[in-house]
Amino acid sequence: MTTLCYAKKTCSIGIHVLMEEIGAPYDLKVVDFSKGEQKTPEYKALNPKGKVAALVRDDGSVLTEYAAIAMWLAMTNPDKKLLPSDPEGIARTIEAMDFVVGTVHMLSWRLWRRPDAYSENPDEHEQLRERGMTAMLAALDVVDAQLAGKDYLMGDFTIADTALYYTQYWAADVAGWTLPPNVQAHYERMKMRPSVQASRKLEGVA
Ligand SMILES: N[C@@H](CCC(=O)N[C@@H](CS)C(=O)NCC(=O)O)C(=O)O
Repeated sequence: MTTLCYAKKTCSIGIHVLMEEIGAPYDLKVVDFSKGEQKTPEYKALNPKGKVAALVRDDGSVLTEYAAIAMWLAMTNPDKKLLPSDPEGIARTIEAMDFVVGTVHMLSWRLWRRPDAYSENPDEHEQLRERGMTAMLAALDVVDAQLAGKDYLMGDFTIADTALYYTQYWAADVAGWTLPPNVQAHYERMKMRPSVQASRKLEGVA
């Protein structure tokens, strides 16, 4: 059975939502960051990057990276319509998802959340966090414009929305920032989805 290796309250919650959207049976393997389990030899044998999410598929092979996992899940479950089928729609979905994963998460949130990864000097951490917050809110403004007049990033729900969801959770519920209006409305819409409610319950997200 497919196993999702995840850590609570991390970007893997977006993949968790996708597993729930698909609705097929799957196993969950929690990677406890508080115990440093992502860096243990056992976990690194599975994912040498020492990160979540990682998806162990039926044949035992492991897939990593948010966009790759999301694309694979969407393409192997076409009846769930998690990805448009036309080239323009596919490209636009990847464009939106990559902006969230690459810019909102990796370039912005990480700076706010892990300034120690960028400077060993604690005196610089507050400035780095400030930069991360400014960059993340600016990136979410771009997303806000993309969402104008739409319920979801592509109009209909796609894998890109699950990526946006995990960053919304971080910005609103972990950092306590005010989201731009269309991003906030999208977040509320996401929280109404049974898949999101199920993943929040399983992960103990408030
Ligand atoms: N580019 C990766 C990023 C994965 C990532 O950074 N995951 C974080 C959680 S949000 C992680 O596992 N961090 C563990 C660590 O840095 O020790 C992806 O798209 O999946």
